[in-house]
Amino acid sequence: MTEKVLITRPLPDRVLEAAKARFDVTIREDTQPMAQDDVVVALLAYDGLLPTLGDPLGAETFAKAGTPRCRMLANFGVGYNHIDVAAATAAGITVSNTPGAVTDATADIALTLMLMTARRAGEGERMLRRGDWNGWHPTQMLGLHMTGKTVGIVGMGRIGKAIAKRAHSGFGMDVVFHNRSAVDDVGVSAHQLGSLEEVMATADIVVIAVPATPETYHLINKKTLAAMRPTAHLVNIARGDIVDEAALIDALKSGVIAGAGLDVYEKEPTVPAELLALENVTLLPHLGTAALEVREAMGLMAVENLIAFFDGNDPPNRV
Ligand code: 8YV
Repeated sequence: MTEKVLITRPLPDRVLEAAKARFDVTIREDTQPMAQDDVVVALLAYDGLLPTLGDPLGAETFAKAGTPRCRMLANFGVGYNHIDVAAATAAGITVSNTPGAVTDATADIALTLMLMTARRAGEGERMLRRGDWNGWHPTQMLGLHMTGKTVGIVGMGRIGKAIAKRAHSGFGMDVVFHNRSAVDDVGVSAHQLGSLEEVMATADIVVIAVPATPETYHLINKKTLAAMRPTAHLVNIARGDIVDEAALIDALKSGVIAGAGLDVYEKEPTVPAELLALENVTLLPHLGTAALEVREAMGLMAVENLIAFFDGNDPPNRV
């Protein structure tokens, strides 16, 4: 049987071809997240969905859908905080994601932001484009020398380990980290510290690499930011609501920390005007995995999960 599958955003051609080779595929051409009512209709009309960031798949959506036709949600992306997995499961729907495919690209963006915020690259570029650069001088735009410093990684999963490897092997950084459970092998020399506050206090650059869950909501807040050094920087490549954005703005304004590099925001695509106005923050538009081959790998992995499921096998990346 050829199952009906809805792909909720335009994806690279290779991915669409792979999906069409096996399923009766509908592609939603809109690049924005779906409206909840449209998701409800889709859950009733399709056997499988390939959704992504921001598509509203919370408990309320499943409640509205009642008994859905949909049996499989193959999320495009490793983060699935827009999906209530318990509610999906209760509705008889299996959920998968795309770990592995996103790891290196997301770690690369972490390193990009670490360097950009430490070395004031965004600020310097803005100054130059404004025509305000009066020429080099020895004490101009001095930043934090990243080589040999300490990185504090919050969340030592696949992405955390890839960041540790780059920071340690590429920049000679000491690695300290916080993780819920004990991690024996990071792959490079690294020290798991007793508490999040200890990591925040020890690191020159703190990088957030935990998934967004109810437990990690506002994990980085006024109190944890206060533990950081005034010379330290915060980088978030995970999900916006892990950081209390208002507390971060206060910390950046009042000198509690020196700078920040963000790829994600609490209410994407809204970025608070106060953040936009600050020089000591680098702001990227959720570029974590934005490279064609990475988006292809993510999409092909999602399609592989759909195929496994509808062939009667366990999807390799069930969550
Ligand atoms: C994705 C990400 O591109 O994989 C993830 O969870 O954060 C991104 O880099 C996007 O969020 C789709 O999930």
